[in-house]
Amino acid sequence: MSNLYELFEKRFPAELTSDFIKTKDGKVYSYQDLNDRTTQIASFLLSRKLKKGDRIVFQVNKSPEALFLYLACLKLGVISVPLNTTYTASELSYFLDDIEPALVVCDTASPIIKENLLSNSNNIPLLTLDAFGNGSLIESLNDDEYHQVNSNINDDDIACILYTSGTTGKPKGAMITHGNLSSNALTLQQSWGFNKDDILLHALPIFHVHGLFVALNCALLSGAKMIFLPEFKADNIIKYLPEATVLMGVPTFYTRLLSHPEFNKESIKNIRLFISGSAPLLKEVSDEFYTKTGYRILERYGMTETVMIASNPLNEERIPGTVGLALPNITVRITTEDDKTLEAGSTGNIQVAGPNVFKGYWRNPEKSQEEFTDDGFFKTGDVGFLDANGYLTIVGRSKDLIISGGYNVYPKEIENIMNSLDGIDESAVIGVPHPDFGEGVIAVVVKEKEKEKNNKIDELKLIGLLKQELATYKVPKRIFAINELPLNVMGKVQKNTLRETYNNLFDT
Ligand code: MCA
Ligand code: AMP
Repeated sequence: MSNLYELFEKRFPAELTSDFIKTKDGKVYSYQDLNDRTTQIASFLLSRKLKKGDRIVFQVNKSPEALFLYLACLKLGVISVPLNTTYTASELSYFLDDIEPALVVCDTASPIIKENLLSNSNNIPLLTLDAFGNGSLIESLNDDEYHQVNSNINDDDIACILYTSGTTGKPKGAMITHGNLSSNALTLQQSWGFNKDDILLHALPIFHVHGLFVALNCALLSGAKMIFLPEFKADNIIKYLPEATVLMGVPTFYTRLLSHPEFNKESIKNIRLFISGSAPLLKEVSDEFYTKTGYRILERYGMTETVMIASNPLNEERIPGTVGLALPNITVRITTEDDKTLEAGSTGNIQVAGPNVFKGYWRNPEKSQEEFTDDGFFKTGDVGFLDANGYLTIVGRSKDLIISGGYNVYPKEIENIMNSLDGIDESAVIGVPHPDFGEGVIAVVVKEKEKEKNNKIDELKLIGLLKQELATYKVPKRIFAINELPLNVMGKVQKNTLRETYNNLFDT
């Protein structure tokens, strides 16, 4: 199978009038609507001369129409580049320069419009799409325009480019192919038993792997229905949960549900499966959820570059604290620093190979090569061990990364900005335990030239300045000034020491 959209199409329910999406406002879209709208958008894009390999950037709020735009791109072989809706102008400028889009679609409130980010570009066309599915993209569609779309797509063709940051703080575009997505979608649908009677409660953003691929692909491959909520708000989840058979989310979803007074057995009367991923699900949370509901949350593990790698089983034992077994056709191994495979029980670097592993980073062959071993395994940057039965436990990360509420925050990106601010000499950004987000981002700074005078800072002002540059989820929740950063003999900041100092900061 090559074109992912064709794979979906083959699996659409026999009755195209079956429901595909129900929104929070009660609007219902059938599979027929999906098919019509997607074909119409694909026809429009064709008429605008978009072709296989061109990139469309979209920074839009979650709506069924945004999904149809993405599906139209798949159909044509046009590469989707979805961007987080909270990115600021400086973050967006980098992506726009790097990706050279043939078209940009964004909300009218986006900095792309407000700060005129396309003014210096070579006349890149811009269309709008808002949270209600309205905008110039939709107004441009012609009701009679249904071109025959003949896309000639191979497994190796890029379907999507998703940006992930890195240790240098400079984001890299991960090129994810039709083959990566098709193989992973088929595996997940089967492994998790998705079927046409499922109703998936979808409250994740659609600019990341979790909401856009994992959740959507399972629904589309099984002809299932989705309750499509714009975001996770616990009250809304409680309202719609009784209709749902599956909930998929990051650990914060589950901790928030556990503390909701109306979350009880009645709320989950139709559920068959709770799935968690994107960040570690604490064993205590898993156990508390089990005690309260009788359901063991199924934890799985993935990455932008690899889509899903491992999962606890649907029917066999789910072991809390582990991310389960490597998915079919995917090899997970644990290695030493020089890529020698370790035996079960030994902790080391997690490496992965299989049809799920991405093609490389956009226009960055050196970085792509660095992240692969000589024998073709991808280095995840996660550290863990396999037990004798093949269950994988993640114990840490060799990469300097914080995961807050399921979003990745790369300290280097924030430190670079903080160090450039007036009055700041140096900074260290760390993650410490946070009851809601799992890890909370905080920063420790040393003031310029005033080290011996005092170490007071205007914390709120600094946070305000950072919010102008960075999406809010990356902005430190607290900033502390100290006289000097703890360094090791190599002159490297000892982040472990800082983490110990602030470990209980967010204790409730
Ligand atoms: C919002 N804020 C956050 C986060 N989200 N701060 C830190 N971490 C976050 N994740 C900020 C808001 O901007 C606001 O800032 C303040 O925190 C409070 O917001 P709140 O209303 O509580 O947040 P929310 O809107 O309820 O969002 C929390 C959330 C959301 C529901 C957990 O972050 C979310 O949907 N996360 C899912 C992310 C996801 O899909 N990850 C998958 C990546 P202020 O008050 O200053 O304005 S894909 C992936 O990782 C791999 C491949 C995988 O395995 O899946
Ligand atoms: P991203 O770069 O956004 O794709 O995030 C991928 C990273 O999320 C992985 O490398 C892991 O560090 C982390 N991750 C994803 N799922 C889990 C999980 N179930 N448990 C622990 N970490 C996870």
